[in-house]
Amino acid sequence: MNKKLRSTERNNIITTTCSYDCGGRCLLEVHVRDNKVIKIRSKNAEGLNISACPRGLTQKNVLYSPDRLKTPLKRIGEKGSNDFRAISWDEALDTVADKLKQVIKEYGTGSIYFIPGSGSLATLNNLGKVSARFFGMLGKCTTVWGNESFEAASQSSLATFGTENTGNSRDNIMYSKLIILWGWNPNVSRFGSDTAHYLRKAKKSGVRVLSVDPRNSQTGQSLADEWIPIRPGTDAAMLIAMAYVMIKEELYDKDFIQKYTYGFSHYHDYIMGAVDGIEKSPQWAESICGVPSGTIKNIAREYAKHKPSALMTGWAPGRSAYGEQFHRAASILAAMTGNIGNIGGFVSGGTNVISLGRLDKKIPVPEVEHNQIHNTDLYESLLEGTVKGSPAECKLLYFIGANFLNQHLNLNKGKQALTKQDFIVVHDLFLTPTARFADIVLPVTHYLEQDDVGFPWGGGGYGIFMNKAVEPIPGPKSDLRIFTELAKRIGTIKFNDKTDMEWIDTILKNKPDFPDLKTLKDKDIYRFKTEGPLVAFSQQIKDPVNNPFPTPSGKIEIFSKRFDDMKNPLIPPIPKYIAPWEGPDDQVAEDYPIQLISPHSRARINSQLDNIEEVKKLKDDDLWMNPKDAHKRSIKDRDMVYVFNKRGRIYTRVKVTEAIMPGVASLDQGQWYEPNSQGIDLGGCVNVLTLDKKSPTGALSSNTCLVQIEKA
Ligand SMILES: Nc1nc2c(c(=O)[nH]1)N[C@H]1C(S)=C(S)[C@@H](COP(=O)(O)OP(=O)(O)OC[C@H]3O[C@@H](n4cnc5c(=O)[nH]c(N)nc54)[C@H](O)[C@@H]3O)O[C@H]1N2
Ligand SMILES: Nc1nc2c(c(=O)[nH]1)N[C@H]1C(S)=C(S)[C@@H](COP(=O)(O)OP(=O)(O)OC[C@H]3O[C@@H](n4cnc5c(=O)[nH]c(N)nc54)[C@H](O)[C@@H]3O)O[C@H]1N2
Ligand SMILES: [Mo]
Repeated sequence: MNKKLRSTERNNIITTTCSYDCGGRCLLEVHVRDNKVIKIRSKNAEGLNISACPRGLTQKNVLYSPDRLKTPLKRIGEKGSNDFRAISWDEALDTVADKLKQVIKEYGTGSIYFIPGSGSLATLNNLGKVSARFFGMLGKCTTVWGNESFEAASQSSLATFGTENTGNSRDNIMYSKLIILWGWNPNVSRFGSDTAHYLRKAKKSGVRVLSVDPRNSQTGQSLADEWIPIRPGTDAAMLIAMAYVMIKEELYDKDFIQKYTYGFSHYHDYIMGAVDGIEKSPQWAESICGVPSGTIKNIAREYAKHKPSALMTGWAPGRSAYGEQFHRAASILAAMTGNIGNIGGFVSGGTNVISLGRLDKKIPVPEVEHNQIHNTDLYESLLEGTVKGSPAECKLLYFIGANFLNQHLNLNKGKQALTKQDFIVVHDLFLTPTARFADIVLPVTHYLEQDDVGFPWGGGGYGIFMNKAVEPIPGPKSDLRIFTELAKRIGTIKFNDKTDMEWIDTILKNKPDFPDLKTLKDKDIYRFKTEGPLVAFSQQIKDPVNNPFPTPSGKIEIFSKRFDDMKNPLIPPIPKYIAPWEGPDDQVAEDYPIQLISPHSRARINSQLDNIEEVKKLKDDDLWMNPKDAHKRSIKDRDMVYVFNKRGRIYTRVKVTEAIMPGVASLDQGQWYEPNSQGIDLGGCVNVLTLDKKSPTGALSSNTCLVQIEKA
């Protein structure tokens, strides 16, 4: 018997971790009796400061939710209606396999579009990898690119450092003298299960913490000494002005710049106005971002003078128009203050978490390139059969653990696009707003019903064997099993000849630094051997001659050769402030003057758990509005309002609060889309309002959105 499978008097106890896309991996202790999960507790992991969050602890309610799909469904009503008929697995799989074969024969594999979501990021049951394997074996299918989370951070890190792996382990926080949380709310969004612990500890020991955010976030309220409200999408201006102060006052680390970076003079010239005659001074920035110039000066001085310091950015400011400029400007400030490669410093970026480069060890994917279209070109393809005017028609649309018609942008357009499709397949646990548009819905198992392995984002220094807690409820199958059975019906591909355990064993053996299956399974938690805090780029800084940065110049590229080669003025080689569309200065603001942001919710993982009663008490799904903006519109706290723009209208409740700056409103993303017959969304789904436009290097711009608000 597995060492962990101890029995108490009546319960078996196993350990596991969630497979959600939240960045943490906590140790869950699951109590099981007669193949039923009785309760879930957070379990201490020796030597690690992690504890489970309320979302992980309510998984019993997901597993046994009355809404869980138990049988395959075939749509019999209108698309988007709830009119489905239960069908057998045989009928469902035959229908999907026949359709796949027919589309391949008549139109070719390029007409099959598959979109994996972030429903499961476990190692074996990883939706991206499992689906890439299946559709890759069929041939060259079509999928989307443009990471919804951190494309801007990723592109910025690749341009600046040549890698996405830029983060330090969280214990570094203990050595920082100043911590700047920039658009980052880790008490809610996690970014590693131990982040909140170290931030709290640093705070207790007297470290100064600042929060730069349009909202006084939960983390800001509990940890920050100072909240610096900033207009969404204008962060690059403030960061550039901080560089100006460091240059003017000779506060930056000249040796570091000279030794490790490339192209500073170009940035210097831009900042000093050598090219456009505009000095990027704090006064200049104040008029753009709304932060007083004195505050900008003070923060620049503090950051430059207190070494080591950690400027830690979230991904939300990058999820906006020209979001890559924000991440580039932040990375370069870390270079100007010499906070790269040192304990207690920090470089935010692609991963923003500890980076051990262990990201790729998922189910081995055959080397097939798919056609890739950008996420924001999908609607054109679905509606017009073209992408940027060239033919690109979808004949079979396949969603695997993606609540696309909720989490993607501009949903009323998305609804039209899905309505127009011939044939949609969805794998999910629930009948989500997206699944309601499917022709066939295939119910999947929950992670407590399968064996797997969990690693936190970026590797995280440990792994957890996910022991199957219970046999699946009757009905659902895992995604891997569904694809296996489809492959058998298609007949031409050898998709899967292994059991799950054999797969896990193979995957773990794949890389020498991984523990083997037995070692991993025997421990609650497996820690990779590390000495002291892990610091990204420490080798490059200690011995730059033998350890160049993987960039074209071998240095930190303040002037990016890769971006320069693109010859696109909207992707400049040095970071610049580019005024966003739908920013405060856009003409659109005359009709829609409020900037709307959509943070991630404490009560959900993206749209997941929105349908689970038991987590409702954690929710804060009111629209945050500043008293000034509310007063102007005769809106009072807890009034019902319409939030609208050209793209749509939602009905929701208001929270009038000083915790958001004037001119900005905030509504947590992830509430389920529920359009009524007049097209008004009663669900409060923020993506009814967002624009489906990408930032030049590919980020989704969900935080760039102008709206008007009126009392309902
Ligand atoms: N509880 C929970 N945790 C999660 C998730 C979840 O849904 N729920 N989702 C996970 C996923 S998939 C991801 S990608 C990450 C997301 O992680 P992030 O992108 O970092 O999280 P957000 O909550 O969107 O935003 C963080 C903060 O940025 C602020 N902000 C928004 N726009 C701007 C801006 O323009 N400038 C500045 N300075 N601040 C801004 C918001 O007010 C918020 O307080 O979180 C992960 N963790
Ligand atoms: N306005 C706005 N929109 C945003 C964001 C924002 O900040 N603002 N954030 C964006 C970000 S960062 C992200 S990552 C995306 C997330 O968007 P999605 O990837 O669509 O994530 P979820 O909403 O969590 O939907 C995942 C679905 O997978 C299902 N699921 C769970 N486990 C499994 C499984 O094992 N197999 C299968 N087949 N299904 C499973 C769940 O029930 C759920 O319906 O949203 C993006 N959308
Ligand atoms: Mo994300």
